[in-house]
Amino acid sequence: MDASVKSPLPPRKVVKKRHASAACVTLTPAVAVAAAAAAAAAAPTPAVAATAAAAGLCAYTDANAYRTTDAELAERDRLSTPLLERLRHAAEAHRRVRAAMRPHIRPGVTTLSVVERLEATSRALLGADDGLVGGPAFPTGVSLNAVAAHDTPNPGDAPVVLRRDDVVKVDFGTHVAGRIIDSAWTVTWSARGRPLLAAVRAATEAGIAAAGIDARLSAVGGAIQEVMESHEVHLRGDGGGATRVRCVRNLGGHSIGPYRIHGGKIVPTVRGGGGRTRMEEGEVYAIETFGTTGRGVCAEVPHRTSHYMRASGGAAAAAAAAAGGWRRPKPRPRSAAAADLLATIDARHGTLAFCRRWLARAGAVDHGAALAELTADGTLDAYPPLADVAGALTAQFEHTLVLRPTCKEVLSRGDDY
Ligand code: HZT
Ligand code: MN
Ligand code: MN
Repeated sequence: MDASVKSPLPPRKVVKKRHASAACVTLTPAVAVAAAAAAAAAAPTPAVAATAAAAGLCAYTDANAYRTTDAELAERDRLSTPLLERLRHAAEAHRRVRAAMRPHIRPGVTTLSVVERLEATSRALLGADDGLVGGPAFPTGVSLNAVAAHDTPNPGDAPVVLRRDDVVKVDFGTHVAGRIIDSAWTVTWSARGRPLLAAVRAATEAGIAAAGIDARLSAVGGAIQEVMESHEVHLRGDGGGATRVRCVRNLGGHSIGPYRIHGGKIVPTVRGGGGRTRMEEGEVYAIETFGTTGRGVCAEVPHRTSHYMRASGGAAAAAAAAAGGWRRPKPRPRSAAAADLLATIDARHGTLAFCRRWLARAGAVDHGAALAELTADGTLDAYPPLADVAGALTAQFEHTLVLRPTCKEVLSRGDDY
């Protein structure tokens, strides 16, 4: 099935919401709306500019202003719509999944029930029977408090129940035919986490504002840090104990490729990162920032890795590719169990990330030794949970955008964040 031909999404009931206009319910209206909104971004009267912004479209500014008017660029933009349709379809599913999840994410529920319900909703919308056609693009992160990223329950874990004062990062991906949307937000129910959330949300918006064709990645990082570190939080209930919010400096955004969550470029969240590398036309980026009341550095939490992904080939393969050749990787000696598990992973996930729960639901219940073998021999990379120091609170906001020739489109923008 070609997932781009006709969207399986049911029509939305509420049409007054901001994003109803950008919905990919059928492809023709979505494209027409996007085209109208793009025109609005190019010739912004206040009213049409507001429509464009609500659809996640932002005009380029400064040195990039010509891009919003040039006719050739507009033509190039039009030609890339098949790709964009898949991204928009995945983005609409992301909005619907998170809207459906919001009432369920509350104190008293387990993290397992959150991720299972979320992933079931994503599969129902995007590709119930084939994970490579559409559905979750990577495991659903539900990371609490000092843990910033890459936590999801493993089979057999003791239940973790959400509490009122938890600071919960919900990070999930959707994809349609390999076109990935990666977006995350943070929830909390007590007042103590609120100012931290506001800081991180503003910092992510600053990163989105600074992104653009030819923008230096280091400049995007600088814009993020500037806003994040202008915020203070009060950790004591009496309003005292002011602490400056810090960026988690070893986490950040990234480019995204087809079936590849990490497309090769990293978007720093502090100045000085990223060297002289620039963003380029046509690229898709996840812009994500993490704020913390802790040290600003996250370390891998040992012994409870849940996220894994096929290794991209390692240093030797990268060097071979740079020299102009691809060489078939040397076949590695493997146990039968490891070869079997790898066949399952290749068939169901390809180069998409997966987790141990997903291996168990594929029937590979007893996968521990084979998974360890494939990780030890470099076939798979492990992505353990990443945490700041004990007692720290961390928050995250993340959006996926595409650098179209004539405007940047914040694909995952919704009326929630
Ligand atoms: C890796 C493994 C996964 C990519 C970012 C991220 C969640 O921290 C270059 C920059 C899922 C995602 C990823 F299973 N990571 N976004 N959303 N995690 S990352 C990274 O490893 S690679 C950042
Ligand atoms: Mn993410
Ligand atoms: Mn990301």
